[in-house]
Amino acid sequence: MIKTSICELLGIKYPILQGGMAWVATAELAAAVSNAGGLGIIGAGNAPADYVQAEIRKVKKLTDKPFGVNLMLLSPFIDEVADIVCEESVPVITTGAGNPGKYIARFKNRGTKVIPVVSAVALAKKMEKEGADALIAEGTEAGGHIGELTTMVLVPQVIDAVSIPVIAAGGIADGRGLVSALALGAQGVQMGTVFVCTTECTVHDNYKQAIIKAGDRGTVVTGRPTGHPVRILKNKLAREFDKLDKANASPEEYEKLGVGRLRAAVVDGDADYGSVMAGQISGLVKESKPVKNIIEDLIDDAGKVAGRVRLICM
Ligand code: TUI
Repeated sequence: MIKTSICELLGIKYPILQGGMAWVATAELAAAVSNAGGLGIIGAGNAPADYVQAEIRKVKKLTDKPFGVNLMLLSPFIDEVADIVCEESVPVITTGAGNPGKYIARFKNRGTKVIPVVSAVALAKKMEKEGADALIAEGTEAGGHIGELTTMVLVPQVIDAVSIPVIAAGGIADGRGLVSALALGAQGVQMGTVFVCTTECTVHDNYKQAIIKAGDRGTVVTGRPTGHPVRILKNKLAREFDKLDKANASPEEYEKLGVGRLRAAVVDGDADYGSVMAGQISGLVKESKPVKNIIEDLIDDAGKVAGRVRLICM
């Protein structure tokens, strides 16, 4: 049994959160993760408030367990979405791609647990001061919008800087990853890429197959010069982004190339010119399985790994 303070804080069986991936983390995936004992999270991404509200209502029908919503702070609809998650009394809110400071008090007044994603120590300290219940420290191995530091160096530095629980994210997909995160002092893990390759995840099968086919060097970071670096699988779109880097292109040219590309990958299955966001751990993901199998195998494996570590350390 692997139980940590995060299980108590969030009312979940296992200290496993599913990343709130834009377009990818739908009510179906979130409910499957929550029903399997983790915390399923709906990704609000750039979606308008009525879409997010419909997803929240769907997840409430599919599970009676706690769930979360991830707010992508760069969304043009962020204020309306923040209103909706308050109205719907969502149990847990995670945030990404910015500083959620101005929303924290309002969420907490509704009894919602607030867990910002941070990629550096400075924001971690600020979030603790502003009332965050826990933090997700996400390393640059992760898919999508990323910071600079690796999980291995970020997590212990964030842990030493704050007193609230820290969840590790970026580069984790199995029992070894979970035990390693716990060894660094984390109280749990958040995983994204491995949950894309699940029966319950509604992304186009081409998206799942592209992750399954990817090797250890299968991802690349695009858009660095824009200040919003995004990790995607290497494909024709990634090569076009590389051309923009080499041509010192303007932010508008990056915007033009990127617009609608995540939807193209997720909905249309365009694995060539779509933005197939995925983490560096893609090389470890070899098949698509039901969420329940992933979580149970992972917990089982983590127990064995912890046993091995104990033997070595005696
Ligand atoms: O948010 C994510 N991952 C994402 S969001 C996303 S949608 C998007 N698409 C294109 C461009 C931008 C976003 C796809 N993947 N992960 C959590 C995360 N948050 N990673 C890094 C950060 C972060 C970065 C800077 C959090 C805070 C921050 O600080 C800003 C500040 O004001 O201090």
